[in-house]
Amino acid sequence: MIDYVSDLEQSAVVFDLYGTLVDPIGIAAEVDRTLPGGRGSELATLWRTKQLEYSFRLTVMRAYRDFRWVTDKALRFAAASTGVELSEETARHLVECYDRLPAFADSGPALAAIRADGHRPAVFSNGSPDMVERVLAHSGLGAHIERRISVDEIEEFKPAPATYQHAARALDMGIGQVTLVSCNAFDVVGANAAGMRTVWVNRAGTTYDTIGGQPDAVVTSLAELPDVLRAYGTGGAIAQ
Ligand code: LAC
Repeated sequence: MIDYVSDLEQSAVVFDLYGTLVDPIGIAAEVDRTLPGGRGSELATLWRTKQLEYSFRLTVMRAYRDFRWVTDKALRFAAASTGVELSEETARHLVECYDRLPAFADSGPALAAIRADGHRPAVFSNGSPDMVERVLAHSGLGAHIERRISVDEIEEFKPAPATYQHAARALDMGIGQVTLVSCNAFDVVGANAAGMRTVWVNRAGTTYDTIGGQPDAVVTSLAELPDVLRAYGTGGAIAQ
């Protein structure tokens, strides 16, 4: 029999933000409204890929810049490589759109359900604190989120081990008491390697990484998360 209340006190659930709670590719429609050529989806995908690549590289280079800077530089790369001319004003506008990314339809209901179960969900993101705050406020998800933890506080990006250690410290938990919920396989692999429990949200039916440990649980929608967490025994593996 699981003592769910004491289990809750000794554990924390943290959510990745971009790609997990809010959709970076949701910006494609705004790209199409703003730029000619109808290549919003291609540009948005390249923008996101380059944004992550730059964040990884800056961490390896020990040359941290915050996520808004990275997002701006990645946009400029994506535009140049898709042959789209970008004025300063348009670049600024599109980077600001990152503060208004749409929530995935399952995000709000899942956060509300796990809060009703007694969890106090946190967000743990590569986003700089102002980006995290704004997108949570705009999407309405902020009402469900107790803590916002940004890698900016230690100036390294996920999946550096120090970022996961920082999140656990910020929550006053041991790393093994924290469960990361993320759509981003690189994030799940990083958290797992650092000692967190992990839930991989595979909405798109993609292939899991071939490096690193397996997630403790895999869901295809955040709607499955409350049941997964309810089945989560004290100290045991997450039920699949
Ligand atoms: C984040 C990126 C990794 O929110 O999606 O941390």
